[in-house]
Amino acid sequence: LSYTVGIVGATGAVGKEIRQVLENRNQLPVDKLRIFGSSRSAGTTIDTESYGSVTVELFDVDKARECDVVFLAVDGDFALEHAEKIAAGPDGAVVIDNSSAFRYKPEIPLVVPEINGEETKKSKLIANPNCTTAIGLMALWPLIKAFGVKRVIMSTYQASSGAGQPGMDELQEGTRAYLNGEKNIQNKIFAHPLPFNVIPQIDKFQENGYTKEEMKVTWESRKICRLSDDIPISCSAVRIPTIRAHSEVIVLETEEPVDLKKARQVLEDAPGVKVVDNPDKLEYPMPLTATGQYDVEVGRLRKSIAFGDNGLEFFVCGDQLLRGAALNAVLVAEAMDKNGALASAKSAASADTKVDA
Ligand code: 11C
Repeated sequence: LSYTVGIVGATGAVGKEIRQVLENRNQLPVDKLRIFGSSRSAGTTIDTESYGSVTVELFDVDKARECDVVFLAVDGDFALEHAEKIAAGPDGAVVIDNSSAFRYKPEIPLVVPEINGEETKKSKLIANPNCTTAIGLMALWPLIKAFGVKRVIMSTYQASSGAGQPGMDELQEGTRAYLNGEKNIQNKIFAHPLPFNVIPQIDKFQENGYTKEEMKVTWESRKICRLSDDIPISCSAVRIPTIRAHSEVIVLETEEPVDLKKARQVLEDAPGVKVVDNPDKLEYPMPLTATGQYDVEVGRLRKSIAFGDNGLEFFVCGDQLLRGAALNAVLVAEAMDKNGALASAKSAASADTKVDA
């Protein structure tokens, strides 16, 4: 069995990575790759190693529905308008949406395949989590399974790629301008100039004083890990002038007393995690080493002074465009291939987006 795979937004930073991850992993059997774009990119061609030269087609719901699976690497408004129409009915395609448009709808699975991949059987429309959440949970979830959770406190150091290619361009152009002695560094994408700066704001402020990015970590971690709303999960999200790997300090208060050796082993055994933790050799996770890697780096693992025997602190770095977006989305499709959801999606008789009840 092999599939017709569509990518909407394939010329953006995440869309490009989805295409490359599909090719590099070569786990999802792709019969044909179709790329959909706006009138600006339609008609241009993209050369791929595995799927030949692909001509970008002008996006159209009916054309997208001809695919078996469609990756949406577009904004939430676009997803809200089109995702359900692409997935609807027995002829619709499975849709894996990278935006936040459907993440908080109870009936739509929000999936990190290593944690709740089985939920992909429930719906033809799957939401991909926020990058900060996905990266952090790769390390948090195995520790939560081993020791339980009372609370989580996260502080992030997020790369410019979180704002897409325009964010990376603004950082690089601004850095060049700064080094050339320009006094007024332009900022259109970020709230302030990012070069040589840190900005303690990502997305809009909410009524409770947190930003939306920070609340996404709370809402999405609870949904993916099926944690009760009573578990406090608090995040402070900060933009820093790095290119494309997010970093996170995570403090976990556990239910059970923590055995540090066991915690390290749990992380060593966790899929998608690479333990980088040799302080004697100055080895720990860093954006430079995590960039371009599928695995999330975890290190600086120690018992937390704040929570004594029942607490761990650690540092995580993960490629924002890969683990935080494209890789997770492709792993969702691979999970749906393996569990049969992709094969059965087209023949599902239901008129809504559900594959089975
Ligand atoms: C950032 N985490 O670093 C954001 C980007 O919810 O998919 C991803 C936004 C999202 O700016």
